[in-house]
Amino acid sequence: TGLRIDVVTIFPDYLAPLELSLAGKARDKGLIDIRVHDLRQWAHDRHHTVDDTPYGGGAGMVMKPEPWGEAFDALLDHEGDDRPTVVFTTPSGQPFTQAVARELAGKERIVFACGRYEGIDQRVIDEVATRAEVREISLGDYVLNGGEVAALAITEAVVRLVPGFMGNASSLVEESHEDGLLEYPVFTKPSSWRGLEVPPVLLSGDHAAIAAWRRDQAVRRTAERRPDLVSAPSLFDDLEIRPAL
Ligand code: 6GU
Repeated sequence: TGLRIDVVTIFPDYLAPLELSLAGKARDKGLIDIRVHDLRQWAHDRHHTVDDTPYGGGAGMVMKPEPWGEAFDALLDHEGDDRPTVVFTTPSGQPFTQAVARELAGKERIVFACGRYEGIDQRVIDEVATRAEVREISLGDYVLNGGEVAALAITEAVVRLVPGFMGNASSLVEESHEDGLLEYPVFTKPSSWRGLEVPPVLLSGDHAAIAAWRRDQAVRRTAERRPDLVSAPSLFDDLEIRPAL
């Protein structure tokens, strides 16, 4: 058991907090080991060049293959049973979801390759695929300057799913997106605040009524905010809530 994560980036300071706070809790327990690497250590010219102009022309710069090749040579010399997983963070990738986070949480070795500029020379992805499981993952349909924030977000979502990292496993299952529904609204004391009342059912002590109310709220909220989740086939197919909408 235990998860080893390496992140390769030209902005290691951006991800330094990962090595400290996030790793701190889990690292002490030996559950997770996170290391951040500067890609430029594998660029050997005077200016540690990592990019160049695109063949065929066009705007922007492309990340050169050689530094990436050396980075993977250094980081993929694994001692483990299963092949390491290499995650390329790119807006052209598969959308990141809780299901993808669950998959990644089951791995023992993940290397994040953070792309910058217009992307990484395609031959890097093709070559790594011969010695690792390659995933190209996007954080969502919007443009960031680079994959660093994506690697940070994915790591946080994955690490908290590693068994033993969080105290209470049942609190994970009840969360937003684990059951395909958004979360119901929550309330705490005082029961009356600035003329606004907590829904009386939550003060009733009737646990069945409370569960039914929460379920209804979650379904309404999901239908309103995320019609894409409601109409996704198979998710709601086994449930009897679709007619209620
Ligand atoms: Cl992974 N990278 C960049 N550069 N932009 C993104 C992204 C990734 N995901 C969404 N936008």
